[in-house]
Amino acid sequence: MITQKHTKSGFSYIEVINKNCCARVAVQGAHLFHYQQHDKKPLLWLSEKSLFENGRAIRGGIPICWPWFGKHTTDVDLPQHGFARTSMWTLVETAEADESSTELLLQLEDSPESLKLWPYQFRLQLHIVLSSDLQIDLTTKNCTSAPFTISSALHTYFAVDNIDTVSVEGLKNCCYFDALTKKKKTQKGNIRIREEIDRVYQNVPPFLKLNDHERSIQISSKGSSSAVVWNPWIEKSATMVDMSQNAYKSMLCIETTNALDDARSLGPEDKHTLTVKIS
Ligand code: TA6
Repeated sequence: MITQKHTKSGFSYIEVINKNCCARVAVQGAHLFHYQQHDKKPLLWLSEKSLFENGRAIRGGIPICWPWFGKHTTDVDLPQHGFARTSMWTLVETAEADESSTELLLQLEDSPESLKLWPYQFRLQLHIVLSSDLQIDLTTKNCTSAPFTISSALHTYFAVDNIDTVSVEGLKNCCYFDALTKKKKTQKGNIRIREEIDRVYQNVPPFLKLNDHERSIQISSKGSSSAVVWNPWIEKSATMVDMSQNAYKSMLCIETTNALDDARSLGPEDKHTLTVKIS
């Protein structure tokens, strides 16, 4: 079942309920902010202080960072993580193959507003498959006669029981850029979170695993060789209006990206798809 809904403040979203799961996707940003299998805890973390305001990114779920990841490389006045996550997308197609799987296709194209921020014609599509697994495909098409380069992220906020008992497998021996120290380092062993962490890993294998107390979450990617691990911890959370004081204990971002060295250049009419499948 697919239903168009609104929050009390008028923020529109799409609700999906099928035999396997319940999910909610905001039209702004094509932002999946809830996914829960009927017999399990929510997979994605959503801040209780998320503002659900037009023009502001929802804090949690899977924000779409595009056409640049992080701060813009040359213009500090441009929005961090690009403009896709705060733009109004269009729901172009839905499919319910059977009662256990639902597909949504949302689309964003260049506009006079986007061309002021990023001078290229494009078509961006987000394909979401909601079943006992969650799959997200972000496809960029270059609709210009010149090449352009994108960096992007499926910026997934995972809900965790307790950040102190979490580990991330699969990044052992991967080089990473530590955004806190601005240094390049190499990952030793699995990742445990004991303080603020903000790392962009390169040459990342296609399978990562998040171990969270009673559950292990498989994160498989395509069209990506980089990943970001982020937790704001105590001090950074205190500077964020949409993060409660102890919220850092119940979330961890493991992001499937085309970031830093893994940015992608597309020629005229080229396409690139960034995929994450979470199970
Ligand atoms: O993906 C990690 C990161 O780039 C962090 O540096 C932090 O800024 C986070 O994204 C959240 O960014 P946002 O713009 O959503 O507050």
